[in-house]
Order: sequence, then structure tokens, then C-alpha cells
Amino acid sequence: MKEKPESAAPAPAYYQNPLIKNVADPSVIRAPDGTYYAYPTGGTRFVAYSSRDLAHWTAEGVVLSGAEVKWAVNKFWAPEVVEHAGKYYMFFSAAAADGIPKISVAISDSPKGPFKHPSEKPVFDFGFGTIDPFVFKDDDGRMYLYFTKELFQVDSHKESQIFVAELSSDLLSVKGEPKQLTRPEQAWEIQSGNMRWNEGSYVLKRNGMYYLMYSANCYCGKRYGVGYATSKQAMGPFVKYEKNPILQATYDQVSGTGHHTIASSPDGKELFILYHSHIDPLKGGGDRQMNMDRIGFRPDGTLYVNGPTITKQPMPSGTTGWSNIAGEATFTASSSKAGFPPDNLKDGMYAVTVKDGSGEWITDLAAKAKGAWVKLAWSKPQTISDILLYNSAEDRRKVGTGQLYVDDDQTPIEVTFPKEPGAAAIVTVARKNVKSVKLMLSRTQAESAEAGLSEIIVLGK
Ligand code: FUB
Repeated sequence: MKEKPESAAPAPAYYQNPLIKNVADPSVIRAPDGTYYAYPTGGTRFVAYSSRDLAHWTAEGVVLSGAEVKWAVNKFWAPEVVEHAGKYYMFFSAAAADGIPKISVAISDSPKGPFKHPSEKPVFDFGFGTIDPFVFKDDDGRMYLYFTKELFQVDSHKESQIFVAELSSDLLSVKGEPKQLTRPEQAWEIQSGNMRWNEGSYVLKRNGMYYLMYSANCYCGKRYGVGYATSKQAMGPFVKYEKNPILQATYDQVSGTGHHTIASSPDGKELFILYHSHIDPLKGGGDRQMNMDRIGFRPDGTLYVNGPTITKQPMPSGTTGWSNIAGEATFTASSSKAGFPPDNLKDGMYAVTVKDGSGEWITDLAAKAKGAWVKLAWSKPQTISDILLYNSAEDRRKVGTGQLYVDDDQTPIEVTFPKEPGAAAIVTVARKNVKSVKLMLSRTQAESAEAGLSEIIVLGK
């Protein structure tokens, strides 16, 4: 008889996008007590949302009212909160009656506000329209303000560009002139015609490399997406990743994925990108919602996003009793195409829209003698709840059906792979003392000879 997992850990929960409706441009911080706070655009004031797990959010009410910002009348956009010297600084942009947005700052003792605006005019005025502030604190304590110079005429088109300036220690002024860092120039960034954008910056530092992430194209359209550029210095020069974008909608159910932030899972083991997309993917426009997907680094240091997803995904690591134990298993397979070994199924990348087969296990169903299979074996018995089988991102290699064998079971669990983009086949095993699982592939969705999978996640403990 099959044993059930111990009752101490309930069956794993999943999250599914979208997470918050009617918000855009999310920024997220984690307070010292472990609570996450999200601050998005959404009207003529700013509301904070709180969460313990990044997936479930509760509205905390208005933390900065429009009335508090006496000089501004509209364009209350893109709040970005940073903790500094025991206080919380909310950077944002807004516009006075002239309609030209400017960046300003409001200050609070708590991430839950209320934030107070310190002056009768915008704190920053560079002499041109500015939006989308982002503050990066470097290892040496220096603080930098990244922002967007609003659309302006360049030759026969209009474009926005990303700038940076070093902040003074009170965060209320900058040192020296801002420096221009990026402009829309890659082919994917000029899909909105004669209006071109680089905006919504976010900076990550890893192994001494600065990753300047940003969004391009009109926020109102389907092709709004995220790319990045790298530099060895916070103030550049930055070089754009040649395979940008790393997040963009390429299928019907999603549109306008961009203006993001990055957050770590509660246990610090996983990184997530939180971004907005259109509520109605056919209509686009300004009605947006917040989503979240996993993000990671390849061994060569390049960034990837496991998204955009619209189906159930495992909760962030450290939020349930279950974690992915696939990494501790040895993977073997019936056969593998050169360069696409079964170890790719535990590399963290479960591509949704990447179309070059990178990071996948690829096998040949036509050449199978005793069937095409992949097997995971552990050196010690495991308690396993669910197994998530992520299909190939390549339509012609997508698996249609298979059978999953647990240990030496004679009767397999029949598996049918879902058709939604990026969806995993979620197989409930609910067993203790498991030493191996083996997936036999029956057929591909396109009845093609070559089959592929991009990732296998095993939720165990
Ligand atoms: O939400 C208002 C504006 O749309 C933001 O400032 C831009 O980044 C774009 O998302």
C-alpha cells in the first residue's frame, strides 16, 4: 500500500499569476521582521501591500497621500522604497500643473508609512522630465540614483534614456551631473515605432558585476519587456546583453511584461522578478497587474527568467515544508542529444519562451529500443509529494504523454502534459522512502521524433 507523507507537512501549495490586480511598476523591500512590502503605481497616491511569502499580498492602506505632495497634481508613478540609516525613503515621480514629471522623496520611520514629503517642490530637478527612480546601495556604502529622462526629441523620433547620479549621504541631493547610461537601440527595443523607451531601471550586483535591468517599448503595448546591460562600475559604461530581452510576452495570454523589481525568497535560496503585465492582454493600455517568476544566473553569468508564467508554480523556497530535492538526485537517461544531457533538467532553467533548446534534455524517440526515459535516483530514501515536469520550450519537441514509475512499481502514473505555455505537468506521488522515479516518454505533441524537457522539480523533504 502507498504511504502518505507525514502529516506535519501539508501538501505543497502553489502560486499562480497575477498576484495583485490594478497595480503597476512594483518595488519590493523586506523589513527586518521578514515581512515583504510592495509599493506599486496605482492612482494619485501610493498604497503599500504586505506579504510573508511573496505570493499572498494584503493591502496596508495609503502610505503616501497625494495631498502630502503639495506641488504635484498627477503622474504619481513608480514608488521605490529604500531603508537608510533607520529611516525609509520613498522615491517616486509626479507632475505639477505643467505635466512635466519630476523625481521626489518622502520619508517615514516605518515601511508602513506614513511617508512625509520634506519640501514644497520636487526634491530633484535636473531641468528635464524624469521618472522611474531606483536607488542602489553599493558594498562601499555609496548610494546611486538611477532614473529615466522622459521622452524627448532625438533626430526624427522621441526616446527616453536611463541616467545615473551618485546620491549625497542624506539621499536628498546628487553629487555632480547625472550621466547617461542607456538608450533604446537594440532591435527589440524599437518595436513601438517613433516613440522609444528605456525605463524602469533596477540594479543587481553579483561577483563584482553590475546588472542594470530595464524595460523597453511602450508600457501600453504587448512588446513591453525587460532586458539588461552589465558593467564593472556602478556608473558604467554599460554593455547590453546581446540576447535581450530576457522577459517579454510571446504568446497570446500575456502582454506588456515589464517595469520590475527583484526579491529573494525568505530563505535566500531563490531570486524572483516581480513585474507588471496587462490585465487584458488583447487590450493592453494602462490597466496592469503584478506577477512573479523565478530568475537566475547561468554558469557564464548571464541572466534568465523562467517566465512569463500563467500556471501554477511552486511557492518560494522557505515558505512551505517542501523544497526541490531534484538537485540531490543523479539523473540518467536512455539517450541524449549531444550537448543536451539530463543534468540540464536540474539547472534551474525552465524556459517558457527560449527557443534555442538551451538548458533542455533532448532525446530521440525514433531511435528508442527499450523506450525513451529519464531517471532520478537518490542515495537515501526521500519523502516526495509532487513532481513537476516542465516541457520543452520548443513546440516541435514538446512531450505529449508519458508514464511515471516510482521505485520498482509495476503500475505507472499516467502523465499528460498540459498545453498552456510554461505549464508543468504536476504529478502527485505522496510517498515516503522513495529512492528513484523514472519517466518514460510515450509521444510528443507534434508526433515528432525528437522530444525535450526543460526541468524536473521534485517537492520533497
Ligand atoms: O506606470 C506609469 C509609467 O508606466 C511608469 O513610470 C513607466 O515605467 C511605465 O510602467
